[in-house]
Amino acid sequence: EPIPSPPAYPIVGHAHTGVIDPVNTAQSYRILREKYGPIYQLNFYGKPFVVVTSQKLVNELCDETRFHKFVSGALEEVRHGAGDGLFTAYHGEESWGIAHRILMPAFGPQQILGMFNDMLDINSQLLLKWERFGPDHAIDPTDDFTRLAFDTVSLCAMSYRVNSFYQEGLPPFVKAMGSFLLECGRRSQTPSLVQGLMRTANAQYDADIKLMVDLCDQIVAHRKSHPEEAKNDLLNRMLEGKDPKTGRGLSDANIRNQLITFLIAGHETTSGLLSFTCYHLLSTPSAYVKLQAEIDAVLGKEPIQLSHLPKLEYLQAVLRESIRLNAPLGMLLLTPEEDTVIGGQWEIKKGTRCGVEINGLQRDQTVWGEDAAEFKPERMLDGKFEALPPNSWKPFGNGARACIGRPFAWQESLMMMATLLQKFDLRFDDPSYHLQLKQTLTTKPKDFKMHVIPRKGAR
Ligand code: MNH
Repeated sequence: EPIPSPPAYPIVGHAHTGVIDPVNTAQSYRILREKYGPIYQLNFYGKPFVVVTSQKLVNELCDETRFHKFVSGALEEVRHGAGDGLFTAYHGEESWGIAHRILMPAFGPQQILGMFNDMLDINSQLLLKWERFGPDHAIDPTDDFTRLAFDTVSLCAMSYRVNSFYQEGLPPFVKAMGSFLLECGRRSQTPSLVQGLMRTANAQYDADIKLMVDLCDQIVAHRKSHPEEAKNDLLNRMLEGKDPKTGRGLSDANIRNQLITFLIAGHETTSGLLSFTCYHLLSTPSAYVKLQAEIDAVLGKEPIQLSHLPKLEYLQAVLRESIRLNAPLGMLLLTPEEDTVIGGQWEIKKGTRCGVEINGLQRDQTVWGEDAAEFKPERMLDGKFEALPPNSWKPFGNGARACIGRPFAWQESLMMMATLLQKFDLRFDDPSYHLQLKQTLTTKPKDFKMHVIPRKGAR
C-alpha cells in the first residue's frame, strides 16, 4: 500500500507550499491529520517524512528495538546552539550516554523535592507581580510563565538568578533563544545554497548563538573561580560527576551544551503547559470550580508545602488533561533501525524520517472516545490514566530519550497552579477568546490574556 500524500511540486515537494505553516505547525498537522488519517507522507526536497497520528501506529514506533530518535530537520539545526547536549545528541553519540548517566540521578525524585524552596522563591515573584498589577490589568500569562520557568531552571540548575521579573522586556537570553529557535525551524526548510545567501538572517542567527554561549560560559567561569559557592546543584554535578560506566566526566564544551539545553528545553515547554492549563480551566468552569475546591481543602490558607503536592489529585489530572490536548512539543522524530512494515501494510525504509504527531495521538478517538477533543480531567483519575493502552499519552517523549526534566516541570507546575488559584480568581480578558496557537520550537497559546482577581480572605 502506498502511504497517502498530499499533492506536491517538483523538486521542493511540500516545502514552501503552505502545507506546513512554520509559525503554526500544530495547525498544519491537524489539517493534514483530518484529511489523511493515521499515516501520511510529506516530502521536502526529495526527502520523505512519514507522519503517524494513531495510537496503534505510534505504539509500533515507540518500540525501541525497531525505531530510535532521529536528530534531523529543525532539531538538527538546534545543534548549532546546543551541540551534543542531551536533547540534540545523535542516537548512539558517546557523550549522550556519559551525560545521561551522570545527570539522570540529579533529576531523580529526591533531588527535585530538594528544589522546592528555590522553585517557591521564583513562584512568589510571579504572584507578587500579578497581585500588584491588580484585577484591571490584562496579563499575558505566557510571558510571565516563561519568566517563571526560565528563572526557575537557571536558579535550580546553576544557582544563577536571571531576575526576569525585574525587567520590562523578556531577558536578552530568552529573546535570543526565541529568535534562534524560530530560525532553526525556517532553516530546516531552506536548501543550504539559498541559506548561504541570507546574510542578515545568518548574522542574526550567529549573534543569537553567541549571546547564549557567552552567558553559559560566564556562569561556568564564575563557578570555577568561586569554588566556595559550589552548591550541590546540577552545574556542580556536571563539573564533578564521573560516569559510573566509563569513569569519564563531561568536557567543558559538553557542559556548556547541557546548560544551553536545559535553558532551552526547560522553559518554553513548561510555560506552554501552564498557559494552556489556564486557558482550559477558564473554558471549563466545572473543572475550575472543582480544582479550586480541592486546593482550598488541601492548602487552606497555609503557605504551600511539599506535603501538599501528592494530595492535589485533581490538579494532577488537570495538568495531564491539559498537556494531552495541547502538547508543547508536538512532534517526536524517529527512524527505523532496518527496513520495516508498520500497521501490517506500510513499508518504511531504513533511514526514513518519521514523526509521531503527539496532538493526533492524544486525540485518537479509539483511545479517548468520541469526546476526545473535550477537556475532561476526570478521564485521568481513579486509575484510568494508568490503565490507558500503551503509548497513548506521550507529551514527554519516549524511552531512553524521554524528557529528563519531567519531574522538575511537574513539581513546578503543580506548585504554580495551586498557589495561583489559592490566591486569585482567573477571568478571560476577552470572554469570546478562541484558542489560537503560535510556534517557535514549541507551541503556545497566541494572544491569550487574562485577569487575576485577589480572592477575599486569601493569603
Ligand atoms: Mn523536556 C526531552 C517535553 C520540560 C529537559 N522533553 C524532551 C522530549 C519531550 C519533552 C517531548 C523528547 C524530545 C524528543 O524525543 O525529541 N519537556 C517536555 C515538556 C516539558 C519539559 C512537555 C514541560 C512541560 N525538559 C523540561 C525541563 C527540562 C527538560 C524543565 C530541564 C530542566 N527535555 C529535557 C532534556 C531532554 C528533554 C535535557 C532530552 C533528554 C535526552 O534525550 O536525553
